[in-house]
Order: sequence, then C-alpha cells, then structure tokens
Amino acid sequence: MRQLTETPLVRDGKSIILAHDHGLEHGPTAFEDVPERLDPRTVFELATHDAVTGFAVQKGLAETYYPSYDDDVNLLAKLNGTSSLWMGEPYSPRTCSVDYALELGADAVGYTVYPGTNRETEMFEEFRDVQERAREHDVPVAMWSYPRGQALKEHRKPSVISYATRIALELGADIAKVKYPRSGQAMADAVAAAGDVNVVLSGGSKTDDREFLSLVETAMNAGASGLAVGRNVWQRENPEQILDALEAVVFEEATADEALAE
Ligand code: FBP
Repeated sequence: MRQLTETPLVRDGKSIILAHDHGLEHGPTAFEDVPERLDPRTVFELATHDAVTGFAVQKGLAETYYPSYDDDVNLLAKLNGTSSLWMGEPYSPRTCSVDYALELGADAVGYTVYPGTNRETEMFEEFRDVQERAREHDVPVAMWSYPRGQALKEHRKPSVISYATRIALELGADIAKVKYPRSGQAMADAVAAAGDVNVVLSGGSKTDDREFLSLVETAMNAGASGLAVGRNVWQRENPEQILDALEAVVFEEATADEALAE
C-alpha cells in the first residue's frame, strides 16, 4: 500500500469516483427514473466534470465508450462484478484481468471483496492476484470492501466497517470504499483502522441533496478521502449541480449548507 496523494484518481489526497457498474450490479431497473442514462454516453459525459477524479465501469462499457473519453476521464476499471439475479452466497467473479484493463487504458483498477461470506477465501485469493499484478504495473487498487454473509446481521455496524477498511490495508489496497457506518465517530474509527489507505464513502441509494451532502460533509470531517458514488449522482435530474456541490464539499472544504447556497 502507498498513501495516495496525487495520482490520476486522487487530487490533493482526495477523490470523487463516479461509479457506473449498476447496469451489471442492479440491472436496468436502476435507470427507471432516468431512462436517458441507460445510454452510457450520458454518464461518460458526466465523468468529464472537473469534480470527478475517476470513473468506475466494467470492461464492456470501457471497451465501447472509453476510447472517445480517454483524454478527459480517468478510467477505474472494475475487475469483478455480479448481477442481482444471483441469489446465492454473495460472491463477485472476475470479469476482467489487470492486463486487459491496462490495454483499455485504465488508470486504476477496482475489485469488490465480500469479507465474511462462505467464499471469502476465494475472493481473498483472487484479490491477491489482482493486487500483485497491479503492483507490477504500478496502478492503484481500490477495494470495494463490503462485508456480507450469513453470519453478519448488520453490514453497516461500526465495528464491521472498521474491519472492512482494515482488511483493505491488510490485503494491500490503496483505496477502501465502504458503506457509511452510521455516525461520524464510526467513520473516524474506520479511517483510523485503515492506516494510510484512503477511505472513500460509498454513495448508496438516492437521497435528497441536503441529506446526501451532509453525509459527505460528516464523512470528510471524519477523515474520509472523498467518495465513490453512483446513484446519488447519475439518478438525479440535474447531476451536474450535485457534482458542483460535491466538488465544494470534498475539495474546497465547504459545508453542505455553503455548497447548497452556491
Ligand atoms: P452507489 O453510490 O450507487 O451506492 O454505488 C456504489 C456501488 O458500490 C456501486 O459501485 C455498485 O454497483 C453498488 O454500489 C453495489 O451496491 P450493493 O452491493 O449494495 O448493491
């Protein structure tokens, strides 16, 4: 692990990663309220916003659309994923290799791990291959660290989220993407558990502007390095507006109220 302060994905130690792998993870129902965003070009366009330091997509979208955006968008290639049609024990199979991601122009790679599931050992081993190959090529690795499984009743329990960020450190990720652990103090504890790993907040399902920006403000005050957000941006009618506000809160230390007043 290296502490990331300046890479294509990180500006002044902070990131706003726009995630757009929901077509795989959640399916087309994720686009019901914004059918125009089913066209990936519309979200690639959003990723050109100044606030966005990285754009996380699966290889199919990268292959088809990234060539038109590689000057303006930093690609974070997501290397595994699963559909919501799968109802078994949570597991996210490999969908792309590090080498192929680099051929596509990736600036960083991302990998989901579900600690706590019956398939944790497999996922840790698969992550090992990804992490070591990424190191050989000197590309940053973001871990979507999402504890799940039958034994875990509460995925967002503070101790579980701290464990999630710690696992990212232990396994050699550069960025840990975690769900919000319900309070600023718990977020600060999760950041502390991560050592020098940059901890970014996962956006979650769409909420109103004030609620979302206040959450981001709380996470930033707790030491988070930014966020990796999907639905709370591209499911909005006016996603540019929320990206302007996020830029103010994440990079300019504005409060949610100040960002909303701009
Ligand atoms: P959101 O900001 O929309 O929550 O996206 C973050 C993300 O990690 C996506 O990359 C992924 O598609 C989704 O959440 C997975 O969430 P879950 O596993 O909870 O369905």
